[in-house]
Amino acid sequence: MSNRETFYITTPIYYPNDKLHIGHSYTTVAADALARFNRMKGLDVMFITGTDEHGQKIENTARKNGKTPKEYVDEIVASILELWKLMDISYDDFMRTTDERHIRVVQKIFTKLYEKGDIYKDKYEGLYCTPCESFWTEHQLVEGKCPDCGRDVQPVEEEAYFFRLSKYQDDLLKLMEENEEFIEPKSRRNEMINNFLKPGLEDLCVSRTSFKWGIPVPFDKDHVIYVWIDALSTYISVLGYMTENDEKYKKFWPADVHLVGKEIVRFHTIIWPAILMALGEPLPKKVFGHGWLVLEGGKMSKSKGNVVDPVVLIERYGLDPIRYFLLREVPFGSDGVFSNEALINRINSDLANDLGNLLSRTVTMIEKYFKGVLPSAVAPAPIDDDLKELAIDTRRKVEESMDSLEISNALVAIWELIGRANKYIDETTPWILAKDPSQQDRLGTVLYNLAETLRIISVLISPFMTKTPTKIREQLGLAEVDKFTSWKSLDSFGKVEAGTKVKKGDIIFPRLDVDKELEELEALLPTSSEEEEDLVNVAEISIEDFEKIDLRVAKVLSAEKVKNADKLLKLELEVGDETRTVVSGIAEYYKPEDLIDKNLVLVANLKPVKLRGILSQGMILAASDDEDNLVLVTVDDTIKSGSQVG
Ligand code: ME8
Repeated sequence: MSNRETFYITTPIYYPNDKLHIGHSYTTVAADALARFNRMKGLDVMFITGTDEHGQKIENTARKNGKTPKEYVDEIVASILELWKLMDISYDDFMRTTDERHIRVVQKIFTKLYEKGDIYKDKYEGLYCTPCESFWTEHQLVEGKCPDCGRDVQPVEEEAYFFRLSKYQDDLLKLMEENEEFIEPKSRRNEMINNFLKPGLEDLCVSRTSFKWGIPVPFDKDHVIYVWIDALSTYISVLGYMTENDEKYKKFWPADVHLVGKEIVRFHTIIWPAILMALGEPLPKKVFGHGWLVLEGGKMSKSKGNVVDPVVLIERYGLDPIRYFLLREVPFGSDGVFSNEALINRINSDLANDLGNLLSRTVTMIEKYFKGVLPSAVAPAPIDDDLKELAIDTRRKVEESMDSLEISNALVAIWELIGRANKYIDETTPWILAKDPSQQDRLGTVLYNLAETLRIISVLISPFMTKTPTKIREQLGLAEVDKFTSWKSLDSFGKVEAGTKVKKGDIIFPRLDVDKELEELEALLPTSSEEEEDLVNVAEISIEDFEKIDLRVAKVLSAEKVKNADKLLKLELEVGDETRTVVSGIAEYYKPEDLIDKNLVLVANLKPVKLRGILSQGMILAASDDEDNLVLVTVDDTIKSGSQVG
């Protein structure tokens, strides 16, 4: 990506049917980090986001809330704008699909495709999933349900306009097969080719008459335009496509990357390129389908009542720890798990211990040994080279990771440098040098190197964290000027100036008391998606799904309380020839000694998770009621451990 002058990045535009949760913030913070990084590298960046305000779902939600759709979305959009402000999202433009400037362009696009013959009128008979706003044919359903969300679909029959998606099937296949970079990560590309393109594309129904809350088809006012055509067009309407004012379109299109969640890759890599092909416009260079931030029991969703509110977290911990956590915890393309424990651990280990300590140790020593004035580096030693080289080389690693959208790896590289600098303190032992008058120059050099490394770190973290870089430089006594803050300033080691007066300030990341935080957070936020699920919302599963669950009889060999966790017991279980460790939240109901030799039922193939540092390999079954009773499911001891249940 190094030879370009512009960088155009988009997030999806969000449905304003409810307040956004931490999962939505992930997409936007990730795009923001990429936008900031590319700006720092000197590219002319266009970063857009917005809201996807039309469609039946919004119309229904508004009605339920006793509002008109516009009144309803206006309120939610205001909360979204506030959230992005709180999260320091540096978007260059924000497009609402209800904006006049967008509506006009969508109508022009629709008309152009109609005039070209790529949109035609016909009768629609099929199945519709209201929550996904998607039409399906019988053979696309999975066990009779929507293949995207698994919910019921309704039969519909009406006159509608269709987009000739099938016409672009071969071109789309060619695009995906020849251009390996078009969809990333690669696994998503294979999914698109094998699950959608190879079985064959059908023409897409692109208008509705059964509801009104949408952009009218300009030449047939009974119809509104299908919400995905409306939504996807944002990426070009925001640049002034098909208007007199289309300089931005000429400058920034095609997009360098559409950053989208994995469930909407299909819309972005099949429907969107086909529309662009039909319009005769260039295709985006890349669609990146990132993973989700999930709770330990599954995806966050409002209907399960288990969404994590980013505002609560930011008010409690500040913005940067939350931005850092989101970007660090979701690895390249895969899902990341949100848990209160994971968040607190990241804050304590990576931020308080590693980065916070490095700064406070360095500034404290400069104050203590040099009256707060940064000494010069007049006595280098070979041991310094490793740190200096890494400080310079980390920029390259960050650039490589960011250019390939491996955001969490970029942070891993920066934290390697932070770790190296902390190790350098232990290796050079400044407190011993301080006792020896002949070592004053050497001591000064060590502290100079640490201060400069911290300056470099402050620049390297700037795309990811928006408040901490300045806080670090304030303590180092550095002004906010290019020679200290720019990406270019990473080109050599030694930019901080001897004689600068450092200023020890507040601890930048105070250490958290894990137990206290966990207790308080548990009251504020859900920690698992299982908690609030009620029976009515539990989806039916097939026998094949059930057979995937490996239930086994497990005999308790030993049980003990988990230190500092009132609710947890650690169990050692005999499962046939195997011994398993399982951490279970049953301490309030069972004494450890009463469990010995009980035959329990274990979900043996549950993905292991770490709970309070202990790897829990499965889950034991228990029944509970809403009067707070809990009883473990047990099996007669005539059945051997390891036997299958089911
Ligand atoms: O899909 N973790 O809007 P949306 C990570 N309007 N990402 C998540 C997430 C989670 N737990 N939950 C949601 C739409 N997202 C359409 C887009 S674009 C032309 C139209 C991500 O509000 C999700 O994957 O349902 C998607 O990328 C984005 O939030 C918007 O979701």
